[in-house]
Amino acid sequence: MKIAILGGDGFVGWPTALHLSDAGHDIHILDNLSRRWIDTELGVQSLTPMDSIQERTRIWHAETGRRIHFKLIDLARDYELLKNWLAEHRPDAIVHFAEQRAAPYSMKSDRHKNYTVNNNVNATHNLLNAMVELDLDAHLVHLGTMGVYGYSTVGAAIPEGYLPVGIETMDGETVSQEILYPSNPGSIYHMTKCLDQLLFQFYARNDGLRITDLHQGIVWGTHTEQTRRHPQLINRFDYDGDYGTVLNRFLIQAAIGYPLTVHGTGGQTRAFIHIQDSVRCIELALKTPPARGSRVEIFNQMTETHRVRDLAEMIARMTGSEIAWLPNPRKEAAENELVVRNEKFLALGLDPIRLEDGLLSEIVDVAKKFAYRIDRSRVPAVSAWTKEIAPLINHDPEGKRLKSAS
Ligand code: USQ
Repeated sequence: MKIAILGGDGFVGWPTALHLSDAGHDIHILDNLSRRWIDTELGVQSLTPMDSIQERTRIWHAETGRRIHFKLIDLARDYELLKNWLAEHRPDAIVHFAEQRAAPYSMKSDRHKNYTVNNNVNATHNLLNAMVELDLDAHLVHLGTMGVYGYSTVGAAIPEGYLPVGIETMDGETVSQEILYPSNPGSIYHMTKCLDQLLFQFYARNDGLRITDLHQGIVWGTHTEQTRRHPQLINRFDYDGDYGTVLNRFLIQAAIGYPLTVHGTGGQTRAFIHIQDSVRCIELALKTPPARGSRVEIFNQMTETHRVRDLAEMIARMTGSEIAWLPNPRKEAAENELVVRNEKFLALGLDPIRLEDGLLSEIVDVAKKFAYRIDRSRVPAVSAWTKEIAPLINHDPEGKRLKSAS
């Protein structure tokens, strides 16, 4: 298949491009390289040293003989460029990662909120609009998030996208319907993925676009089979307070002797998936497109759930790290239960990689190898969800630890 990977230079986009190229597909990355610009804005860098996208694709060609093409396009702003590219190439499938994906970054300031909404919603809408205009019947696979469901404890498992409901009619009878699970976003970033869902619902119904939305959990790990093949194919790895995600942050903190930064009681339960499984799921989704005219296909792309404090305690036991119990910069439930249905990927043959000590220590080793690249001052998470929370944030978890120890 000819596959366009929008956002193919990012944390999940890059290993997906390699995985699908390795499987024999003709891969075209479209990206505006915004993640690299945001690193510059924030004054941080990936833990792992990353080459330019052109250099990465050159190494992939040298290693495998396979070409991955790259085109610099800003989907949210360059509508005509995007449309022209799609008209010329007419891909069989499109994988859409091209969105600003960090919740803390989206909550940093009014400017960051505007940027995240404008970028994410326009990118998705420009793409759908162009597909209809060009009569392009490509299968669109979008990277959504588990966060669209929210984290309130309801005592029921979260279904894969749709909730059966009974509605009482005016005659007193009950009719049943399946509706999109009620959106309950916890950040501006998560809200944009909820808005995406409505755009998909409309375009699938109105124009018959074939769309799969993957509600992914928190990704952990860094390597996939293909990124291991050459040091310059390495994936990015974020550790900073805005882009680093919880489990990868704890592993890096353990590697550099930084106290593990648990927000609040650590009672937040979240869904997780290893990066290798993430790219496998995308391949599985591409193999099973919905029929034209059917509703949006939704998968929960996660393999296990964990409570944040359990993860911190497990890594502390494994590595001897201390835990810093910090005021939570986010407005979120202090404790929640989470049971998620994920039978659809399991039925398609996904054999999940489990969170085990072996794999976790492998990542601690990667972190130790590149520890010299870490700026400790960028580890604390300091983006506050509200003006009331801002003054409560601890900007120096290490200082606090030293004070309480003396
Ligand atoms: N947390 C800590 N300590 C930290 C960092 C985070 O306790 O040092 C807590 C947060 O308060 C939160 C939980 O860990 O309760 C998860 O935070 P996260 O930064 O790992 O994940 P999140 O902001 O939800 O976003 C990440 C990705 C996003 C993806 C989402 C999947 O950045 O792109 O959509 O995971 S999910 O969380 O399932 O919605």
